Amino acid sequence: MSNKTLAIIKPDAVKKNVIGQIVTKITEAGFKINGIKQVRMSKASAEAFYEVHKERPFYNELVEFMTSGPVVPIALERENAVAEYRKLIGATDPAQADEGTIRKLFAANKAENAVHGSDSDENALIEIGHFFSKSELI
Ligand code: IDP
Ligand code: MG
Repeated sequence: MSNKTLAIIKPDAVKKNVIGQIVTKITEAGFKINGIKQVRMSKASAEAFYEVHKERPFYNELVEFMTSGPVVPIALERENAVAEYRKLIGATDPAQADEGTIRKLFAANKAENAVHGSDSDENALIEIGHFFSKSELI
């Protein structure tokens, strides 16, 4: 059975010109790309996307970071997609991330950490819907 997850290549990684390297790692790990685009998130879009973190001390910083440049949302499909993708990207803080993970390779710190990943099957569908209409997805 295949599941969905949403990846986002964040502004720091887009600016570092590593979109290609990250996409290659994702596809080599067996994920199918159902949709991919480059967008500039508005403040309202970023606030809504991270609504669950509204009460966290880093919320404003996070919204500012995510709107600081273009991002690349990617709708992904794979068996056990949420857990397998989180394994591929590593811990939130790159200092804690395993060797070879995307965050270990490309992230600078806990805030500017190169990529997003959904945390549940339910949220994956909501997050994919945040960026993609049905007709944009395979
Ligand atoms: P996750 O991206 O690994 O799921 P979350 O705890 O859901 O981590 O946090 C969402 C995002 O908020 C992180 O990816 C990171 O960009 C940012 N963030 C998390 N913790 C901190 C922090 O302590 N300071 C600044 N930014 C943070
Ligand atoms: Mg999270």
